[in-house]
Amino acid sequence: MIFYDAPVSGNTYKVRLLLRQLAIPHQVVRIDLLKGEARTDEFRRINPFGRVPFIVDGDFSLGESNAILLHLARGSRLLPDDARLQALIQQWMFFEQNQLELAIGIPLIQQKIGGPQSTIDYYRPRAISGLKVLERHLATRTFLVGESYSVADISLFAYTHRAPQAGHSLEEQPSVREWIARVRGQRDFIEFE
Ligand SMILES: N[C@@H](CCC(=O)N[C@@H](CS)C(=O)NCC(=O)O)C(=O)O
Repeated sequence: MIFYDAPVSGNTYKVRLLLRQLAIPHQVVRIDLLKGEARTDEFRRINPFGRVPFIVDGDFSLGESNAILLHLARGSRLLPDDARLQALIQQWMFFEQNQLELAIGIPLIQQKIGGPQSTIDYYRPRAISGLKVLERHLATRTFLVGESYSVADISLFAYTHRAPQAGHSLEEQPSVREWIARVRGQRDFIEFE
């Protein structure tokens, strides 16, 4: 299996973490996003989305970080068989894409490259409301679903733990901070570079 990876991306970090924790053999192809390597005709012939992460396994290829996590985790300890637990895991992964990925990810990049404050301000209410939902949910739970670590935790961890660098201190989210520490304590955990 080939994994198209870019170290700067939180979405690719999700897949890097899962590949390590499930010890799935793979080959890495690094894409330099800052040089525009995801936008070349050559890359788009392999991956019509022109984005990473992306995997190619023989004649099967797949984009979207959360779809990749769900596919690769099938049958493993990170994705329970129970249909309702799976539905709840998917619920949180859809929430991540809708409420947190861009709302934290875009300001994160803007802070890094010194982008306009207006972009950061635009995403702020969405990020804050997403973090509040997460705090309320985690106040009475160890992990997002079923009291055990799953792909939902990997998915939401990637951008949530970078919230302070995107301008959200997490001071008002103690349960989120404790959950972040629990995710970091998982076997074969690796940091987002
Ligand atoms: N929703 C997608 C988003 C993928 C995405 O936007 N990837 C960014 C990096 S985080 C990318 O490849 N951008 C292409 C570019 O900047 O040229 C996912 O979860 O995988």
